[in-house]
Amino acid sequence: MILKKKPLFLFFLIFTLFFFSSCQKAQKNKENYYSEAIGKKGSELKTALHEIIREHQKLPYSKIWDALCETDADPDLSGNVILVYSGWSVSKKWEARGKASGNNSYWNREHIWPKNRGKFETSPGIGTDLHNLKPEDKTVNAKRGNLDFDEGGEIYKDPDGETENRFDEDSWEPRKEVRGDIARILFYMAVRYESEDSRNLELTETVNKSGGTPFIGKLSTLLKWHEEDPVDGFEKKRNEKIYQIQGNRNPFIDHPEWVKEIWK
Ligand SMILES: [Ca+2]
Ligand SMILES: [Ca+2]
Ligand SMILES: [Ca+2]
Repeated sequence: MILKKKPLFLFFLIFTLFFFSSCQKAQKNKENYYSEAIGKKGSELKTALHEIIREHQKLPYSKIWDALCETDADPDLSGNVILVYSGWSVSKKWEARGKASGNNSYWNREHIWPKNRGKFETSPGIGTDLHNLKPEDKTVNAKRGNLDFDEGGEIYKDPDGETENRFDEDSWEPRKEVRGDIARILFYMAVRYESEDSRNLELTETVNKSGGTPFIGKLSTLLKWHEEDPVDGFEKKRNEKIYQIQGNRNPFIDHPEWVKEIWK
């Protein structure tokens, strides 16, 4: 009897060890998360960061609603989320979200790197990457559409109130408080999605690219916004939450100095 039990015990021991080691692999340890990138520059740094951040949990699009309620929660009002462009604090409740389809005051899921600027949809993966998703008022979101990011144009006035965003025929200028946040999201996307992925997203100096091209501008403006609006507490908290939910981090929130090592 004892002889029969031993292999079973060994099997469970090996299984348990294997299970815990694979769990650790799924989420890289925060302490040495960037060890392979330290000391690197330019394209070597970009490649190293890509390897570090590419493994993550691919969420279904339906899970994004609840995830955004955690990542973009209003620090002063726990029942609310902060909308990225308008800055409005609105209820997390389902009635305030996309369910009320005829209501232009509800919030929905904005892709900062638009779906059509890379031809991706909302199936798990690139289209549901939580780093790239933010809550926004339906009609503010629609006005931003697929525009590139740059400065200039007139203030966008939504039926729900004036915003501090500007737009013209080819670009969108977000309010000052989130310009750097948006730049760092786009830096993340350009590094996370490379040639081995379904889309290789890259930043460009040109605006008004036609739909379907995997480029977003304007790089020099994004670099300026990164300097003018440095990493803040809201972004840091959001990065931690996404790390918990999705298992990867935005390197440009953790190491803002790496932006100029990659894009000059
Ligand atoms: Ca609205
Ligand atoms: Ca900011
Ligand atoms: Ca890329």
